[in-house]
Amino acid sequence: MSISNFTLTMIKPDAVSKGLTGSILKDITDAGFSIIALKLTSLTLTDAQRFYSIHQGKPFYEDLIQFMTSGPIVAAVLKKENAVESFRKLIGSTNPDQAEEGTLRKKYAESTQRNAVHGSDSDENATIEAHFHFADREIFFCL
Ligand code: DGI
Repeated sequence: MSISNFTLTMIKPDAVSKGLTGSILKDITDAGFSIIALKLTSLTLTDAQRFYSIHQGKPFYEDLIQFMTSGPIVAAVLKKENAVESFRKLIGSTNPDQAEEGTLRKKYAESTQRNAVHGSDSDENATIEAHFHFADREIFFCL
């Protein structure tokens, strides 16, 4: 099975509203990722329900949807060898209290819900999520 060389990230409303976008993007590029698509955007209720449909019915689902639609986000496609696994390592555990020192969530997250950064969890989802946010003409694999 081939491993994709890209992943999808969102800088979540907590981090964008605190002005952390620049610092987080710098940490991402310092870690060797190339930004091959980028936008400041937001999720409608329908968008968020679709993006997080796998979590429907879980106790945190409604709060997650409310939070993810509460303000602007930054969406980006990131390129690096073994991008999905490498980026999951960079962002750290879902719960920032359990995240390793130096990870993005350790540095920037407030809580399990307000955890600053999203990263795709599989190559299949990276493809789905990249096309959720970007048209083909907005993703520059040549970079
Ligand atoms: O891939 P992750 O973002 O690390 O985690 P996930 O795909 O399991 O869950 C998606 C998001 O849902 C996560 O970033 C924050 C939220 N979430 C997951 N588990 C919990 C949660 N929120 C709360 N409040 N409590 C949870 O147990």
